[in-house]
Amino acid sequence: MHLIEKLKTLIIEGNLAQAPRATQEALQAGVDLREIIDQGLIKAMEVVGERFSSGELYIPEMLLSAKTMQASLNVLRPMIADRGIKAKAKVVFGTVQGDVHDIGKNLVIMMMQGAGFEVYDLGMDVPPEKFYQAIKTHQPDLCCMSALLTTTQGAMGKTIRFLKEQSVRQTVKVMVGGAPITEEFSAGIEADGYAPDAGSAVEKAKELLGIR
Ligand code: B12
Repeated sequence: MHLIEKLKTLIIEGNLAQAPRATQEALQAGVDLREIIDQGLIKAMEVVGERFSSGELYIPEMLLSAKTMQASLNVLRPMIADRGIKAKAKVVFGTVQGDVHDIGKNLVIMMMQGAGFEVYDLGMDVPPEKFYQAIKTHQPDLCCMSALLTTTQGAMGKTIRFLKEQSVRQTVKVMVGGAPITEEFSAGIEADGYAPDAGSAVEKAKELLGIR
């Protein structure tokens, strides 16, 4: 337990130099892989998400914690593949058509990965057809869209309409976000949910998918 606490603290602090080694130590000490992931990595990113949402942490610190978490996850990756540990949920994520802002999207993705989600990043300037193709291919639980421009937020509604036309809308939950997006806008385009930042995005996703 002590080793897990140490790892968790290193990730919260964004200690990129030491966290991978601490992950290795925990493994060598025989700590269960699932426990390292759930109680170390994921718990740490939960704390980081809460602190970011409450304004206690800023973007650079959050990015560093996310990077640190990913470095630790990389140490575990071969074992995860061996053990066939299943992701908590599958997500496809893109910045909508006409929009190339992807910093916020990438942050949300890192937090989702920290929470144990498997995320397919479609990149930016993603047309409705590409969201549709990704849903067909990956059969995700959740489809996430990001938009940073008032001129591109309309593309979210357009994408949802396209998913309806192609009869896949009912197969996924849709979550939207980005600076100009509001709860009202989200409801207006019939998305399932909205979150204002990367910390609360994970909480909202879990709520939508019924994950605890
Ligand atoms: C960086 C930036 C750029 C970079 C983008 C680089 C990149 N790789 O992303 C570049 C230089 C390319 C750029 C270009 C443009 N930009 Co710009 N840009 C910004 C800037 C400064 C920061 C955006 C950012 O990254 N914020 C930090 C991230 C972390 O925050 P975020 O994106 O909001 O994400 C958070 C939440 O919104 C949420 N979230 C985001 N996505 C999602 C998705 C889901 C599902 C959920 C749940 C949550 C969620 O979680 C994130 C983390 O907490 C903003 C101004 C600002 N200060 O916000 C302008 C801004 C967004 N840009 C603006 C404009 C106008 C443009 C241009 C049109 C400029 C021009 N005339 O060429 C072009 C458009 C290019 C295009 N077609 O997209 C305007 C938009 C105005 C508007 N309301 O429409 C802004 C607001 C600047 C301004 N004040 O005028 N831009």
